Amino acid sequence: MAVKPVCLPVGPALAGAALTACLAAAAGEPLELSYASPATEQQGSSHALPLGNGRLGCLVFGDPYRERLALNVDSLWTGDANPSGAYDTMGAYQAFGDLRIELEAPEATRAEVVAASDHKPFYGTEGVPSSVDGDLATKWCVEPRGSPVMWEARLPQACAVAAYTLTSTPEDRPDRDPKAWELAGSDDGAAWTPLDRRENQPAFARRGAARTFAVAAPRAFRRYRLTLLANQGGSHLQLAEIGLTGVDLIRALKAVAVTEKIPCAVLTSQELDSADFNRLPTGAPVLRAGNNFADDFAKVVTQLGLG
Ligand SMILES: [Ca+2]
Repeated sequence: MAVKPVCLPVGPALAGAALTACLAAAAGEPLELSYASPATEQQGSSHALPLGNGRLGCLVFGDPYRERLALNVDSLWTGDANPSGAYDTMGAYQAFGDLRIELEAPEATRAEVVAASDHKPFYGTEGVPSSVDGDLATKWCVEPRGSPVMWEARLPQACAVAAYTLTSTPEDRPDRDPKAWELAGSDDGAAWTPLDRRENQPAFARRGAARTFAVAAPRAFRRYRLTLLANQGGSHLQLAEIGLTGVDLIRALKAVAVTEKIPCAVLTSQELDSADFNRLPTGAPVLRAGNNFADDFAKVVTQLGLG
């Protein structure tokens, strides 16, 4: 189940339109954007919130406990002046880098899914989070190299799981499907109770298909580990999704009071008496680029209680 933003997803191309829509809807109210979940790594360019002053900018992903700020600055540019308009010979802005801020999330609200064995995906987008994002187009893909591949879900509270589901990738590589595996549960991550084991399983009958396997004797555990013991002969092992029945991992991974309310201001190069601002709510914070910026910024910080 996809988690939808409460307000409008704001991407670079949509920022103007979305901001206008939010402002119109919020006339008379404080300027705030509200979301039910942060932008994912894959959604960054279209869902993260763009902030900037014309020279220094960033994308804010909106997870208050694992925040990512993708920074850029206008002085980072490859290539030289080239007015040809030919994209293959022009320069381009370069990413400045990411600032990641890790804060401790409330224990009671957070789930975690990790690769419990030392298997790294070749591509960053094919890590274990792709196995629980509800998107069949993304996959968890690693090279077993002769050792068991472990997927582990750590839940905020113990939960009995009556079944689990494995979903194959749409990609036509059945040789990468799992062939043998075991599901186990644990309360402390040290002692594990076997819950289900499958041997000599065939490849999925079709691509993008889900297979559900029952757990004979469900018991409440805080941790579930799926150990993939063998695949269908390929050099890689991959799954599009892994699910535990009764556990909404997609939401639980983001089950924080995420991005509750984000104070926001209007950044503009225009003067305040411009007709473009007629629809702004009274008292809306405004940052004007240029000589006014420092004073406006200080005023907005005070106004929004950020100082
Ligand atoms: Ca996926």
